[in-house]
Amino acid sequence: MEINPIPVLTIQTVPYEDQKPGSNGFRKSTTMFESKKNYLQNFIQSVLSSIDLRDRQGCTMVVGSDGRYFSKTAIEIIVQMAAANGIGRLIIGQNGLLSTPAVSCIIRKIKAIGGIILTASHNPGGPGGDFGIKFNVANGGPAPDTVTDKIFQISKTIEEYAICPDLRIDLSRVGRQEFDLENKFKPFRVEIVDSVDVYLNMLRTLFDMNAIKSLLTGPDQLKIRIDAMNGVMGPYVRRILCDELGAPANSAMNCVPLEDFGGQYPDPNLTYATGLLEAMKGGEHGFGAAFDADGDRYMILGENGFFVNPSDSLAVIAANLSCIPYFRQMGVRGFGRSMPTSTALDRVAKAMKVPVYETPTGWKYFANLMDSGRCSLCGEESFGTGSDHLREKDGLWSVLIWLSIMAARKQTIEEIVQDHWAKFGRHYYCRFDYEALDPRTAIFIMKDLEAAITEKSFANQKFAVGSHVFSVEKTDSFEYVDPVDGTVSKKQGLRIIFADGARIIFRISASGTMGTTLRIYAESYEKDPSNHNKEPQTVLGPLIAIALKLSQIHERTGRKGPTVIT
Ligand code: VG1
Ligand code: CO
Repeated sequence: MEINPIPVLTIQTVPYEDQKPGSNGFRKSTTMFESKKNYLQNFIQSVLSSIDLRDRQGCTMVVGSDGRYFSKTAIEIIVQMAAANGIGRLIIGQNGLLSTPAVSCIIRKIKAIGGIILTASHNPGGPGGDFGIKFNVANGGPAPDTVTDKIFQISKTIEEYAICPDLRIDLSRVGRQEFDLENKFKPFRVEIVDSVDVYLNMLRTLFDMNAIKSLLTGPDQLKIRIDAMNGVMGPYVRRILCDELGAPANSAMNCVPLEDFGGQYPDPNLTYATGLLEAMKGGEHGFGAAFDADGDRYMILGENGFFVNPSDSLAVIAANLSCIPYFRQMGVRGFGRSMPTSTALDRVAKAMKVPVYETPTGWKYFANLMDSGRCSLCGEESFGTGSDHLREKDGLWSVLIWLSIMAARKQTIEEIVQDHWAKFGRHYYCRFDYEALDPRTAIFIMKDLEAAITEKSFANQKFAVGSHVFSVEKTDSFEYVDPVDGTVSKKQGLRIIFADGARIIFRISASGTMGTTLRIYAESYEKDPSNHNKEPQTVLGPLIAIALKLSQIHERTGRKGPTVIT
């Protein structure tokens, strides 16, 4: 206990116009946070002010980070501001580390009012990289649009913030630290907790951990390779997969969280998780996985680097939920997928006779569906899957799901996926990202496209590419009405759906920090198993040609191709 009460100060500040949260959280280059006066303070005050004063007084919040550069500085400021704004208690991960799913889990477990996660997710970190702030609400999920809109509004008119600049905490020491503040009756309390404990305890209740352990340690031991990409997942991989589930220590790679992620993109896909891909190609390992910096995304690879497309991963998980004790107990109520995610999930849902909810991109749209008991499993094409065990996508949970399926079915990753395709047909899928475009050019491409595809005559268009003819069945600018609270989200991407179920989607990303990123998603369906082992980009070539022709994206941007293909 401090002897002298700590002063609470009110500091004048000037608002910024650009503090608008995106698909999940608020992201900018680290330089902006470091060089623009009160840039972090303004945003944090806007988050805290968005919580009704009565709810805020004495409440508990959770704070964590993916360990990227500037996180520790930011945590210190957040602690000082939380205290000055009447928050009663903060739960913080040791050394500031908590994965996004772990924060969601702790918020729910201790009934906190919400949480702050310092991460720009899969965006690179370090002084030249990005920094970001996710804000989650009491159900453990990302703040919905109503809340992020409010935060943005406050940030545009903010005049002052409250802070206790003399308050110092020790992030490395697990335990309770208490502080007496000036003008406050109750002491302000900070609890530093182990980053993994609460999350691991939750996993133990969802899975048959012994079955996974036997798979990883039994006589026919499955050799796995797990890449934490130098992000927050290192401690989770070591504790959960190695210590708890028995995988040998050399199964885990890049498990020390680094402030700049070792200079790599902490993005689990075939472009950036090349270390894992190379290791898997060696043929020694039967299962590989990588995570993004904050641990909500994952990529699964099978023997020899067999790639599991994230939309397929979601569909395969959906079809095999009965392998998991949690779903055997809870039953399966419905599925959710973001609009661009392939419709492979829909075929499984049809067979299981459960509804599918098609939402805009971003996990926040799933929370209402889960809270109201409509939805058990959700996923996105961007390497994210999760269930109603919490309110975030959950990378390590997805890995344990896959290991459970392997244990139950006694098959390899490739066999599981091939069997799935044989039963349901294969949805070929790929995404083209055109990053850092001039924002005006990108907006005009989308405007012109929208005008073209929503014109009446477009509805009867046929596109002949080689021997294949694609007939347009439906086009629209995707709009979502939340079935629980009726909130309408407009302009969530342009869709062209063809008569054979193939789709082309155009969408502007809302998670980047440089210029504008335009994404093109292409999907086509193939029922015949003899055609299930082709290169996705070859199969999707005709659809991509149509997308490029319609958008004129290369001509209008001067680009010769996408920045990243997944
Ligand atoms: C991207 C993904 C989206 C995901 C979001 C946040 O958004 O496409 O599916 O929910 O990132 O993921 P956008 O607007 O750039 O397409 V994370 O792991 O960064 O929280
Ligand atoms: Co992430």
